[in-house]
Amino acid sequence: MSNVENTLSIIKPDAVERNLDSQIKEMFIKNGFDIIKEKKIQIDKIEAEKFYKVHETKPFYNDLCTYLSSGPIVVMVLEKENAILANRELMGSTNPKDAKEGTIRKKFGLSIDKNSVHGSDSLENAKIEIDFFFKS
Ligand code: IDP
Ligand code: MG
Repeated sequence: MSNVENTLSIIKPDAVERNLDSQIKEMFIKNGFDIIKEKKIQIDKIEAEKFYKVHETKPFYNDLCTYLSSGPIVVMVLEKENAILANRELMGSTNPKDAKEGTIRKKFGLSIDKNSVHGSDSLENAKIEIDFFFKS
């Protein structure tokens, strides 16, 4: 049975700043994802705090929100069979040092915080995150 899902992907400021967005989008397409929505925006710190609210108790929360709002990002809705897990696999581990060969974070990530991409981690969060950026 097919299980086509949508997931939210963000190309983070470190990657947009290095003009890596086309290369990263190419990796999604090569791996069978359809980019069904896409926009380049910059969010403010308040919006970043709202987006990353699940991490509000973490020691890195403030820096993370400052970082995500520090420059333009590309937000996309990706569609594919089992897209949520498939995107997590293509992104690789949170820390690029631990990411496997062939993953986006291995290829482009600079550090645990500047790790080039975000991807939803569950069906529930994918819906919330897609609404956050694309609800009309
Ligand atoms: P994920 O992006 O792989 O889902 P999360 O644990 O959800 O990882 O963390 C969200 C983001 O917070 C990470 O992508 C990374 O940018 C940042 N982050 C996570 N852990 C650390 C840390 O220990 N130090 C600094 N930043 C971190
Ligand atoms: Mg996460």
